[in-house]
Amino acid sequence: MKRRLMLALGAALMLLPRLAHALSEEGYARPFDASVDGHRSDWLFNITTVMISILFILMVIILGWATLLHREGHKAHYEHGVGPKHLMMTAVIAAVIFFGVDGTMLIHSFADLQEAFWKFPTEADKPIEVEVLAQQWVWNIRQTGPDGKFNTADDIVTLNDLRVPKDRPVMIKLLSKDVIHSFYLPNFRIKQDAFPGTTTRIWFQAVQPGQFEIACAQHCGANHYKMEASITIDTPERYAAWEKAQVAQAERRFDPGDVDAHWGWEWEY
Ligand SMILES: [Cu+2]
Repeated sequence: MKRRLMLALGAALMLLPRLAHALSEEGYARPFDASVDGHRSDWLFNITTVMISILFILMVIILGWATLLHREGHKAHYEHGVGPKHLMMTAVIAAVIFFGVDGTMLIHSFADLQEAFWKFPTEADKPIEVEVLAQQWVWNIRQTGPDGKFNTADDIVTLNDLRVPKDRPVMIKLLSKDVIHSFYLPNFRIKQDAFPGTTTRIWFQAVQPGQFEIACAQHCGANHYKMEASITIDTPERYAAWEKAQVAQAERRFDPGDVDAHWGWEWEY
């Protein structure tokens, strides 16, 4: 028994440096936040982690204390635990956890949704409008071009490549061709399912240029892992130049007879 325990301890000690290395390679922290509202999600994540850690440590201390107290030689004392003192203590602990931890999460989640994540830009905010058509296993991405309308000759259509400028709201509407996918932008702290037959929407605003990852967060079939795309945040000048070049190409390529290529749809806010 003792030998087995020593072996297990030795193995754990040998694995620890590996684990620490792997964790630091991955980064303990959440992905870099490049968005206006991402800090809200981070705050909630961090405060929840802190509160749960405190509860965990408290539980371990109580368990340890009880184990030591009831070691060999301790005289057992039996009771049902339904007296007013016990009921009161249970109610107080439950209330502290329920209102303290769950209550904080609930109130902040609703506030975050109302003040940020569900406060969608209106037409007056002049958002960059994007349509995303998900399919097994790519993201088809469509932007309006200068005319502000979808399904016209100046639409910019890309595969797995979204480009938007910083400091401007980006409004995305999602649709799926086949199964349920989930459009996930970890660096902007947003995620939304894409369904066949109905559109969903999501929005964010970037604060700095860079290239980030788009992932599918819903297991959508054998090649789900291939649904990795890229989002590039440009300065307004670079974005304007990119848009101009893309529109020129799109207009040259436009074929009114190619019905399949015109999968875009009209928008209402
Ligand atoms: Cu997918």
